[in-house]
Amino acid sequence: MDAELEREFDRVVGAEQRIEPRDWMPDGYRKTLIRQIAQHAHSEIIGMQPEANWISRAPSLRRKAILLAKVQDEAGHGLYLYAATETLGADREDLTRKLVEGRQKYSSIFNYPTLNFADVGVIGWLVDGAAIVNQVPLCRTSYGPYARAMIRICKEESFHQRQGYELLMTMMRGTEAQRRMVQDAVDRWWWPSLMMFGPPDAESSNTAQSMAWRIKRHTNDELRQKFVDMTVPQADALGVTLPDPELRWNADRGHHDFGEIDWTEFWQVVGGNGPCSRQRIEHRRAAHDDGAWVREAAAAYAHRQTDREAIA
Ligand code: BYC
Repeated sequence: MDAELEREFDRVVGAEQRIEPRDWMPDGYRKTLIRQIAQHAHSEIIGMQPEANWISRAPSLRRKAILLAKVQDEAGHGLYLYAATETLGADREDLTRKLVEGRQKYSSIFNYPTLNFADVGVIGWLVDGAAIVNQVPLCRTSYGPYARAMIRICKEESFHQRQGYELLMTMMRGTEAQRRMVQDAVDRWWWPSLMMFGPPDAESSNTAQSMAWRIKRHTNDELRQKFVDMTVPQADALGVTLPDPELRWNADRGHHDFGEIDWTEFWQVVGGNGPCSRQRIEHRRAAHDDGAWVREAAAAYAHRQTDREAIA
C-alpha cells in the first residue's frame, strides 16, 4: 500500500503538480517542510525587530508610515507561514516555544544590529533583494499551501525592495554625510546578505533531498550567484561600492566572481552567537509572554461563540 502511495506522490511531484494537506506524503517530506517553513516564519517574525528599531526615529511622517507598513507586512508573512505549517500538523504554540528555547533556527541575517537609518534602506535593497531571489522559486515549490503563501509574500517583498532602493537613492542625492551613512550600511550588510542563502552546496545537508522532492528549486550557491549578478549593476546605479576587492565580471563563466565568505562567522551566528542573537530571542520571548492575555481572551471568546452556536 505504502509503495503505491509513494509512487503516486512521486508522480505528482514529477509532473509539477502540488501535494496538498490531505495527500499522502513521506514522513521525511513532512518533517523537512515543517522545518523549513517554521524557520521561514520565525525569520519573518524576528525580522520585524531590526527595522522596528527605527519606527520611532524615522526622519519624516512619510518614512514612518512606509516603515510601519513594511514591518506589519512581515508579521503577516509570518502568520501565513505558520498557517502553512499547521496544514502539516504542526502546532504554532509548540513552534514558538522551540524558537524561544533556541531549538529551531531563523535566518542568520536578523542577528545583526541596525546602527543608522540607512540600514533600513539597505535591508530593503539587499536583505529583501536576497529574500526575493530565494523565494520566487518557492512559488513553484511542491507543497501547495507553501507555494500559494509565497506568491503573496513575493509581491509584498518586491514592494519592500523598491522602498529600500528609493530610500537609498534619496540619501545618495543628499549630503556627503548621508552618502557616508549609506556606504557604511552597505559595508556592514553585504556579507551577511550573501550568507542568507545558506552554506555552500558541498556543505548543505538538506539540498539534495529537498531538490529531489522539489521543495527547493535551486541550490544555495546558484541563488547566491544570481543575487550577486543582479546586485552589482544596482550598486553602480546607486553609486556605492560593494566591499569585496575580488568582485569582478568573469566573461568565461558569464557571472561575477566574488571573494570567500567567512563561514566561521556564519556558523557562529547560526549557532546563536551573533551580535544580537540573545537580544532578539529575549525580545521575542517577552513579547510572547506579554501577549498571553490576548491569547486567553481570544480563546475565551471563541469558546463562548461555540457555546452560543450549540444553544441556538
Ligand atoms: N540562517 O542544508 P541547508 C526574509 C541552516 S525571511 C540560519 O542548506 P536548507 C525577511 C539550515 O536551516 C528570510 N540558518 O538548509 C524577513 C540547516 O540547519 P537544520 C528567511 C541557516 O534548509 C523580514 C543548515 O543550516 N528565508 O527574507 O536546505 C524582513 C544547513 O543548511 C541559514 C527563508 O527561510 C541561514 N541563513 O537551505 C526582511 C526561505 N542557511 O535546519 C526579509 C526559506 C542555512 O538542518 N528557506 N541554515 O538544522 C530556504 O530557502 C532554505 O531553508 C535555506 C537553507 C536556503 C535558507
